[in-house]
Amino acid sequence: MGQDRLLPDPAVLDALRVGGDFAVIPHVLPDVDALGSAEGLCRILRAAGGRASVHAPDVPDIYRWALAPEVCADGEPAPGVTRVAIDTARQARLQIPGRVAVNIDHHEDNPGFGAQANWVAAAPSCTCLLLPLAEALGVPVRGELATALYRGLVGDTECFRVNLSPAAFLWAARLAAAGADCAGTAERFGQRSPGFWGYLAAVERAAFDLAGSASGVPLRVVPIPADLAGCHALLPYEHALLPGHLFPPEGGILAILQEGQGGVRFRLRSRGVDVLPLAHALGGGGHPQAAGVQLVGVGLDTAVAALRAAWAG
Ligand SMILES: [Mn+2]
Repeated sequence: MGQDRLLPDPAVLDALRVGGDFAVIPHVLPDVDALGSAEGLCRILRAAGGRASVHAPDVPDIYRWALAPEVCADGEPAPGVTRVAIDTARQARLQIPGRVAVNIDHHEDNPGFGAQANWVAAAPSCTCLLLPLAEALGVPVRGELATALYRGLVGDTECFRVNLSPAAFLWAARLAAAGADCAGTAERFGQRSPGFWGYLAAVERAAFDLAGSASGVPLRVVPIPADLAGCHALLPYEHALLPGHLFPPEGGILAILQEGQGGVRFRLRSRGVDVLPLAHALGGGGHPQAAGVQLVGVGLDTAVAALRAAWAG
């Protein structure tokens, strides 16, 4: 994906250029990219002469570091404020419900739900879109803005371990050259609660490879029991961190089976193969590289058996 071709949609520029009053809204259960892009857009709009705040009532404690308090506002945006969705593939997943005027996202399946303007373009993180946006609005990218944009890239690549492409490194180089605090961001992203490392070791021990596919595609299964997070005193949301380093070394599929009170949730991630046939066989769906399945009322053993059966096809 060429960075040179990544130019902001003119209607989005028009909507943001007028020096107005903006409410920037990320998705529920925000990740580091959602928060970095919300903060970054807010800083850009303020530097361009507008008023802007991030409306994100739902930020997990483990991600509070990824959103500066000084850009945040409480409650609903006031009437007349221009609502801008960021990094949110579906309107129903916005932290503040309702229509937005402007919609900026890097998920290619975003249907374009902005009433006034939409800019949906593939990029390694949503924050990548904000670098050309800042340039188009005449806002220099440096200091805290550069760091906020770099943060999104670190988040969506799990600190340059997954979803990697040459473009990811090109964006990183531009943001590093703009003065982003790369070392500090990596340090902060890698911080976990003391119990996390024991939890991760247990997760690694539980992983096994499943043979039996006619296609020869490697499939690694990671079954996580319901009580494991509690045993290791994880912080809320910390168990949602993807153990992306457990991908089969030669590519293929990573199946994380998280047992909960109501059943087992599958997160299917893939490198280089379409994971959807497997997801569909289990009654789930999603995207070719990232799909989900929910098996209700079953435990881990039943879920693993269902996965074995579906994989054997
Ligand atoms: Mn993102």
